[in-house]
Amino acid sequence: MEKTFVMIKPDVTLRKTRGIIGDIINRIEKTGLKIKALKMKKLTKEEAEEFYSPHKGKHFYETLIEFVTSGPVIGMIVEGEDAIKKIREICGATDPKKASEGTIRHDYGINITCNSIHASTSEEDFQRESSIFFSQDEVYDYEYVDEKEFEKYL
Ligand code: 3AN
Repeated sequence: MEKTFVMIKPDVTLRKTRGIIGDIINRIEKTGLKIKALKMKKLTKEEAEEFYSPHKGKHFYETLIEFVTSGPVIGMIVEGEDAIKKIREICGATDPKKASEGTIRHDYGINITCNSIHASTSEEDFQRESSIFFSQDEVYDYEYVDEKEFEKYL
């Protein structure tokens, strides 16, 4: 099963408009993929630099680091068939102005920096990004059960 790392960015967590975090998590759940880890965290500058290391030296790099450390973010590990592709599809294009209708970045993104969500582009990205957020014991392996399983907790 493929895993991907998803991060809800500070333009969502710091926004006065409520309900966006929940809607984004809901959209992720609706893909049918399984959330295996989830955490709110404020990245340090060093963590953000490691996270975005492939972009070091690009014209937007310093702005990106400043933005992503400006407030808490929410990291998730999501697993399932074609997880990387499925999540990137619901995110939409990097620039919210170019993102298709109905995608997260189209609906909530403000500009190309403040574009609401990050999702891994590759297995290599996933390894680097998820290791900044989670230790092995924070990633949960669990199976879905039939609803009747809960009747014993009366
Ligand atoms: P994506 O997040 O769609 O995979 P990347 O990996 O090319 O996009 O870029 C990582 C992040 O860097 C983007 N989410 C965006 O916030 C920022 N970024 C990318 N390209 C630009 C740009 N031309 N100007 C400003 N910020 C950018």
